[in-house]
Amino acid sequence: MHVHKYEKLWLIASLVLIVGFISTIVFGAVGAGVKMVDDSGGQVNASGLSDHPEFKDPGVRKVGSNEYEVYVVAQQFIFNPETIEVPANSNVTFYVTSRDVIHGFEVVGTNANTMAVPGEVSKITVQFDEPGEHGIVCNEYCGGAHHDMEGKLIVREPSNFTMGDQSSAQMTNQETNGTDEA
Ligand SMILES: [Cu+2]
Repeated sequence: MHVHKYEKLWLIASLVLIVGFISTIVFGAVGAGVKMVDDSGGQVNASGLSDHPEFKDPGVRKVGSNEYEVYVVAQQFIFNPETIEVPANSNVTFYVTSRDVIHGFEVVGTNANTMAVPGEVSKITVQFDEPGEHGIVCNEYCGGAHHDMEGKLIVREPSNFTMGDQSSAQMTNQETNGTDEA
């Protein structure tokens, strides 16, 4: 069978397009690091957060020389803590849950963007290389003042960073137990 030269070209072009479209979908699903909220962070009793060892006092914990954990409770219409400070060149794992309804937790300009679901703990790790400020927004409609629900994440120069009053009693214990200073 004879296939005309132009017909062949168009066949090839349409195949290339199809492969191209499929690759963008595969990249979006796998390559971009997008993950669904799952129960990898564990579960909690949403109405018993004040008895939870970590969520009763949300905030930043130092767990290694450049490793931090941040416990965040979302509730109508604030994030607790509202301002989070971490040093640059650190790996920060966020544990986010909600006290009441479904909220969102997005650290603008990073790949941290998750739902905060009552009873579930969303766990995301972000590497912060550069000092700077990121807004934190709730992007799940959660009620009348949803548009006011915001927080802030400040990434400080390591030399300017102190745990300050973000530290809980527990954190202080961990530090005196000999994790190295950043
Ligand atoms: Cu909201």
